[in-house]
Amino acid sequence: MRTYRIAVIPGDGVGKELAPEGVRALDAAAARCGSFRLACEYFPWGCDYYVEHGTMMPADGLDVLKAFDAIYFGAVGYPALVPDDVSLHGLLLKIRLGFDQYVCLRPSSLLPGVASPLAGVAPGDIDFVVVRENTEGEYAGAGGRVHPGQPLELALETSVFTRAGVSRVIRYAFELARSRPRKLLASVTKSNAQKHTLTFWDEIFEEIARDYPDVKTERVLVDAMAARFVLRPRSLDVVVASNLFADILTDIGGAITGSLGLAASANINPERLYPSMFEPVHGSAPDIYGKGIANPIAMAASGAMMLDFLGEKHAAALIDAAIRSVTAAGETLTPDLGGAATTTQTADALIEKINAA
Ligand code: GGG
Repeated sequence: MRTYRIAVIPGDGVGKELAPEGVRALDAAAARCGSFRLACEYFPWGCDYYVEHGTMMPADGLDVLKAFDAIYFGAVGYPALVPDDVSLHGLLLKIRLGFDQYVCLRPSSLLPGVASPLAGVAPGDIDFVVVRENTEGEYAGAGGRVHPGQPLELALETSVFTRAGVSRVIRYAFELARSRPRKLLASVTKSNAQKHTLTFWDEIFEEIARDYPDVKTERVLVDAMAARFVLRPRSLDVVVASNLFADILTDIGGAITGSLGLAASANINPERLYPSMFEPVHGSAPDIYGKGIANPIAMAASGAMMLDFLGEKHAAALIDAAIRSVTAAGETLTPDLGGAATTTQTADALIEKINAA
């Protein structure tokens, strides 16, 4: 039987509650398929680890992770213990950049039984994927402070856009758009204002578009796209954007599809030179941590993306079908979806559906 080695990093806050529930759903799908198993190893890296060791993960953490087939990640950030920039750069971004996970896939689709806050929108009306550039742009970490503590103090944060980095993620987005029935691709920038980096992005987008005459393209400014996510989500199919813009837009994607607690993501190294990492879009939610009410669906859906990436399409489909079945039934939903179920009760409901499939 095929065994996949999975590094599980629950991280912080609700990530610690959700990761084990996600693993239960993954194990149920593997058992139902019967053709593979998951060997999950847990790593206690995150803000608690930082308090003990002064670092979010060990110095050889990437070497340790390299031996795994994939990484299943919960959430990062617990500002009461560690400043958010230290935790994000010290763990999540270290893995994304260190393993060249340059594509972040963030699908948004409205599930059956889930009410969108938008009027007149039904399941099927929202079904798009955001392709986020995941290793450079506004998150490159290039910059610094000058004259610290002086009246002259200055802070610089430099966006980094390389031809290779922009080309590869745009090409990935074109391939994805080509594989979908509607073949639409929108590129999002703010190139009227950011006249060096994002005009560069636009030029590369137009160059690559010539190789994909079958894909219908458009260029949209990020402010207009934010409004369009709310006003005309049906018009979207594949959206490609830089690191920061795509992060912001996908929170809107979560909101219009009913809850950020449903939104999954995959940080991918398409060449498979390194393990890819799968995590919910939401963060550590310190406000609800410890209450046992965080929604496990985004974690489970991220696990389905992981199984799909590993080639276990049937197991991935089992989890996705179980999610749709649980939301459609509407009986076991966490408070973010208007229900009163706990994290564990919702995960149990998913597993029941997987076992019964
Ligand atoms: N599971 C996702 C997570 O922990 N997110 C925290 C966060 O702020 N991430 C920023 C990002 O994805 O760029």
